[in-house]
Amino acid sequence: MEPSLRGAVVVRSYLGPNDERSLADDVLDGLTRPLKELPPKHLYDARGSELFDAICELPEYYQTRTERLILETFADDVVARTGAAELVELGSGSATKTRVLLDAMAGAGTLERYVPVDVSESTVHAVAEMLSEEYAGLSVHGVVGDFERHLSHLPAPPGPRLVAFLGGTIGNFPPGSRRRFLRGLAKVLGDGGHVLLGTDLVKDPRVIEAAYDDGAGVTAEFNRNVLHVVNRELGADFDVDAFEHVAFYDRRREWIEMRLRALDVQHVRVEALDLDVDFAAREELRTEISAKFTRERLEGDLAAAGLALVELYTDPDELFAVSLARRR
Ligand code: SAH
Ligand code: AVI
Repeated sequence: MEPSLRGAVVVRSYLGPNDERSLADDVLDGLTRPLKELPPKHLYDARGSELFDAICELPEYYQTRTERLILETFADDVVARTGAAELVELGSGSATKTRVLLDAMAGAGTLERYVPVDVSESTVHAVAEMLSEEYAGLSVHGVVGDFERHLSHLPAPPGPRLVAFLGGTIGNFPPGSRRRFLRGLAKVLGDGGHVLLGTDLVKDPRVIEAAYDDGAGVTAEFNRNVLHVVNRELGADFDVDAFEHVAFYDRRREWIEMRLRALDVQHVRVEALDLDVDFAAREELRTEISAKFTRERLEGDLAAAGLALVELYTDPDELFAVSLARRR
């Protein structure tokens, strides 16, 4: 068992040579497909994480402020129902909404430990330092890792566990992987544990498309950042400015896609993989899907993972939802 001294801060990294290979594997696999694709986790290097934080402040990106409002309204109820002593947060990023939950736990006198989990090493370190300073006596156990592969490295819970997965990041999985991921998540809840899941809701496509194609062009920069990552990490020579940002809502699948469209024919060399990739003029590379949810979809996905909805919290305009669930 991990040391769990009151107020102790530790950060463990589970990223290694395998993970550098994971970018290489994803590029080799994704750029040689008929519809070129890269998984969204590679968007979040230090610059990508900063750009995402800027997105959260945009007027068009309603998700962050709405989820914060929901948490502010219902955090006490979540803590009363779960008695949570530990908050595990997957894809914690800069953890701006986390304080709302930690404050409610502290107010109820149950708060013992916070466990941020993120692939972005710099943010896990920064958040661990900052929150341990802000909350006297709080133990922080940071995990730098991939939430699809490293959940077995979570320390043993000191008491009832609440696993938060906020921001709508669950929507970045395609439907099948989403259910597989939730099954894995259900396993780490332990006895009496709960999950708190933030999801964006189905709504007018124009509202959704504006949120992913803001007037200031921040989302476009965030999207293009993945090409900078591949250039830097794998010695590729993408002409980044020769790709335009595309965001469109797929009404049948009820998800939005971000793509990068080559403005013209482009030949790309990926030195580390000894790979040559050709883009036709206007050919697109998919960089993210972001699924939007209905109550039915949520209940179906949770049930498929052996989870049952305890409460579905939403805002007055029903833009966003935060679901509390436990094992059946
Ligand atoms: N929870 C925050 C941040 C959401 S952005 C919020 O609600 O605002 C998504 C976060 O998930 C980023 O910090 C990114 O680095 C992280 N992330 C994406 N894919 C990941 C993966 N496979 N494993 C761990 N973290 C991941
Ligand atoms: C992190 N994730 C839930 C964001 C989303 O809305 O899908 C990432 C994002 N992509 C474009 N803007 C924000």
